[in-house]
Amino acid sequence: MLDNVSRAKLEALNNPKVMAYVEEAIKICRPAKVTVITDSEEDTNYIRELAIKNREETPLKLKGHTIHFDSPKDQGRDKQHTRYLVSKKVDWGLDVNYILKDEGLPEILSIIDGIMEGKEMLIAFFSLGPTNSPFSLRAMQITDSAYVVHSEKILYRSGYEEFKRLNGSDDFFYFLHSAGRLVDNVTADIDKRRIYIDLEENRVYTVNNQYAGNSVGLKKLAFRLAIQKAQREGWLAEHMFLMGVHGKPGRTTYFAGAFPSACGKTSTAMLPGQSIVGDDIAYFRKINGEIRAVNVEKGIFGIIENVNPNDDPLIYEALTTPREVIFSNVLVNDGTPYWLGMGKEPPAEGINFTGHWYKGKKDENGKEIPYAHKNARYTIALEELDNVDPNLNDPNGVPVKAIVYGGRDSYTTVPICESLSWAHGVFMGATVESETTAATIGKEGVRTHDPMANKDFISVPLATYLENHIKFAEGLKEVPTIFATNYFLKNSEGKYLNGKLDKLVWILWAEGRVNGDYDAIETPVGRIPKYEDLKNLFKQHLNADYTEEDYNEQFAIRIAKYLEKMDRMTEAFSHIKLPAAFAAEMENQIKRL
Ligand code: SPV
Ligand code: MN
Repeated sequence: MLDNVSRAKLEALNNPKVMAYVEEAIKICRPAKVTVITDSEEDTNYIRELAIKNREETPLKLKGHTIHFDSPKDQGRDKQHTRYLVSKKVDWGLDVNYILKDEGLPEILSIIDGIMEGKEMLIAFFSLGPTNSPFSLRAMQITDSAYVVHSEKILYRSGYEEFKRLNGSDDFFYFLHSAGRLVDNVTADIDKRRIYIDLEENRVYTVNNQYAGNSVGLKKLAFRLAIQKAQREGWLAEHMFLMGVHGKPGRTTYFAGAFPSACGKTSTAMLPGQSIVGDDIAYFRKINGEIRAVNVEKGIFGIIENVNPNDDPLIYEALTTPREVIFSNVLVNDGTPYWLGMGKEPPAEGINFTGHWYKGKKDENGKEIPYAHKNARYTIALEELDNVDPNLNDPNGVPVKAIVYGGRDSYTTVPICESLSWAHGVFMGATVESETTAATIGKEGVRTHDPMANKDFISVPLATYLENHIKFAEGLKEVPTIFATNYFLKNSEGKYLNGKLDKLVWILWAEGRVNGDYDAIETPVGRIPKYEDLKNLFKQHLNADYTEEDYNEQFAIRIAKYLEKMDRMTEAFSHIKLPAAFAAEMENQIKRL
C-alpha cells in the first residue's frame, strides 16, 4: 500500500508521530493506494492531474482554470456538525458546539472505518505562515481528495521541508479528511458529515464533505487550533486580512482587519492602489516592541458573487485570464464560468451545483435555483495578482500600525470611527454585530453578535480571549490604532448610504490619522473624520463630490440606536466574567452616550 517511494519520503522526515498517524490512518481508512506529496513541482503537478482524473475538477476553456462542484447540501460551513472533541464539559461564554470524547471518538471512528476503500490516500505537508519563520506552524493533511490538496497547494506554503526542520518534534497540527462516498463526484452521505476538532491533541477529523470551509483542514479548522495555541503562548491568531495602505506616494502603512464573512473583507484588502498581504487569517506577535503579523495563507478562497469590472477590477481581471484558478459552484457553459453579479448576462442553461441547470429550474421545495450559488468561490494564489504586497513571504512579517473591525449594521454605527485607546478598540472589536450571510449554512440576514468577526472560531473562553487582546498592547513602543468601519449603513427608506468604493476613503482617512495627517472630532463612541478631509479624499481618489448633507447623515451619532446596541451587548456579555479593563470600557461607553 505504502510503496517504496512514499515510504522513503516519510522516513526522511524522521518523525515518529508522523509515522504513527500515517499507520493509524491507513489502518482505519483502508485506502487502495497511498501517495506522499512533497514540496516538488512534480508532486504538485501530480495533484493537479489527479484532481482532473478523479473528476473532482474539470478543466475550463482558459488555461489553468478548473471547476469543482460541491453537493447542493454542502455549500457552506456546517456549524451544526462542527464540534470540539473534549474530555469534559466546557463553558466558554460562547455558543460552543462540543461533544465529549467518550461519545464523539467512537462515532467518528465508526464513520471513517474503511472510508477510503478503493480510493487513494494523499499525505501532504504544509506551513501555516511563511517558511523559515518564527510565526509559522506546521500541518500534516491526510485526505482522499485531490481537490483538497490542490486547494492547499494554492492557498498555503508547502511544508515538507519545514517538517524536516522540525527534526522529529511532535509540534504540528494533523488533519484527516475524507470526502466519503461520491455519487456524480460529490459527497453522497451528507447526513454523516462530521467535523470534529480535538484541541487537546491538535488533530481534526472531517468527513463526508467537500466544501473547502469544511474539508480544507488548514483553513478554519487549523485556525481554531491556532487560536488556542496562541492563547497559551501569548500571541494572537485572528480572522483578519493584512494590507499595505499607501496614503502618500512611497508610504506603506500596514493594516489588519477583521470582518465577518461577506462584509467586505476581501474587497477592502483588494482596494485599488493598495497592496494585499492576505485576506483571511493572520498570526500576530510582539517583536522588539512592535506588533508584526504574517498571512497564514498565500492565496485567496474568495466569494465570487459581485466580482465585476466595476467593483473588483483586479480580481475580475485575474479570473478572466489564463492562470491557475479553481472555480467552485458557479455556472459553466461551453467551458466558461458565470457567477452572480458579474455584470454579464448568463446563458439560459449549463452545468451548476445542481447538475444540468436551465432557466426556471426549481428545487425540491419549488424554489427557483439561481444559476450560480451565492457562496460560489474562486481559489487563487496571491502571486497571481498585480497588487500583491512585496512582503507577503517575509518570515518576520509586516509591522501592523492599524487594526480595523467591520460589521454589517444597517442603522447604528458610523462608516469609520477611531477608538479612544487600545482597550476601547478591543471593546469596539468585541461588539461587532453583523447580519448573517451565505457563507454558513442556515438563515441569512439574522443580526448576530460577532466578537472580532471570530465567534465561529474562538476556541477558548471569551473572557480569556478578550483579556489576551487587551494585554497584547503591554510593553509596546508604539500601540497600533484601532478603527471600526460599517459599510452597510442605510437611510430611513432602507437605501444604502454609501457606494462600494467609499471604503477607500475611510481606509485612506485612517491611514492619514495613523500618520498624523488629520485632526478628528471626538464623540461619545470614538473619533470621527472632519468633513473637509473626507471631501478632499472623495475628490482626489474617487473624483466624487461629497456633500455636507452626505456627511451629516452618515456621521450623525445615532444615540438611541447606539444605546439599543449597548443594551444588546450588556445582555450578550451578562453571563461571562469580563476582564476589569473591558468591563470599564463598556461602562464608560454607556456613560458617554
Ligand atoms: C469565511 O466564511 O469566513 C471564509 C470562508 O473565509 S470559509 O473557508 O468557509 O471559512
Ligand atoms: Mn474567513
